[in-house]
Amino acid sequence: ETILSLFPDIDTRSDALEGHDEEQIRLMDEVCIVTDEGDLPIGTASKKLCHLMTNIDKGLLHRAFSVFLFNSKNELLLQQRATEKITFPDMWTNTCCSHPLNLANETGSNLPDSIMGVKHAAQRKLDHELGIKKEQVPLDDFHFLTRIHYKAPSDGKWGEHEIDYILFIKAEVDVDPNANEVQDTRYVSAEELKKLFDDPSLKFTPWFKLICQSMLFEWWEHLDSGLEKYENEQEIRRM
Ligand code: DMA
Ligand code: MN
Repeated sequence: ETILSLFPDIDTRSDALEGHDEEQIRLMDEVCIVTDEGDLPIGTASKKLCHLMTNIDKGLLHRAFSVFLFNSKNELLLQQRATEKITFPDMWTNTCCSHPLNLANETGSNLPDSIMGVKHAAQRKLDHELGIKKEQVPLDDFHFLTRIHYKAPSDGKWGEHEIDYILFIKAEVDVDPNANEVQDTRYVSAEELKKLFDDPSLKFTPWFKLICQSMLFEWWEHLDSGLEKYENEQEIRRM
C-alpha cells in the first residue's frame, strides 16, 4: 500500500472481513483514490483500508461519487442496498454510489479532469449494480453539481469518509439489478420521497439523508430549467 508512508500506523488487520459475503470481500480489494481535504490525490489504498473506522479516525479520506438518475417524469430512481453489502446493508439510498478507482480513465488530479474520471466510474457501476448499459447513460448527459465532504460511521467497525461528487442524469433506462448489490429499486417523486422518510420501517443511508436535508429538492426542482446555475461548483461543501 503506497499509503503506508503517509499513514504509517494504518490498520491493516486481516480478520476484519471474516463472516462477510465472498463477492463483497473480493470487492474490498478495489484500489481507491486517497485525497487530502482539498480533493488532491495523495495516494491509493484498498477499499477495505479506506472504510475501516480506525483509519478514518486517523484522517484517511477517499474520492467517491453519488448518481441521482431521473426518468422522463422527473422521478428519482432509488435502490435498497443488498444484505450482503459490508457497509450500510439493507438501507435505501440514491440511484448508485461508489468510487472512482486507480484506473487510467477514472483518475484525474482535480477539477475538471477528475469529473471525467467519476463519470467513467459512474457508467461502470450503473452497469455493475443495476444492469444499466452505458449507451443509455452517455458521459455527456451527466451533470456534475458539487462535491460533498462528509464522514459517517456504519456499524462501528466500518464507515465512510469521502469527497463525494454529485452527478445528476436524466435518462430512460432498463434496470436489471445485481442481487449481490441491490435488493430492490423504485422510482419516486419528490413528494413520495418526503413521505418515505416518515416511514419508521425504512432506513436511509447517511449521505443520502445529508443530501436530502440540504440541496436535493432544490436541485430537483431545476432539473428541466436552471440546473446550470448549480453545476460545476468549485467549492467543496463540508457536511
Ligand atoms: C460508496 O458507495 C460511495 C458513496 C458516495 C457512499 P458504496 O458503498 O455503494 O460503494 P460500492 O458500491 O463500491 O460498494
Ligand atoms: Mn467510500
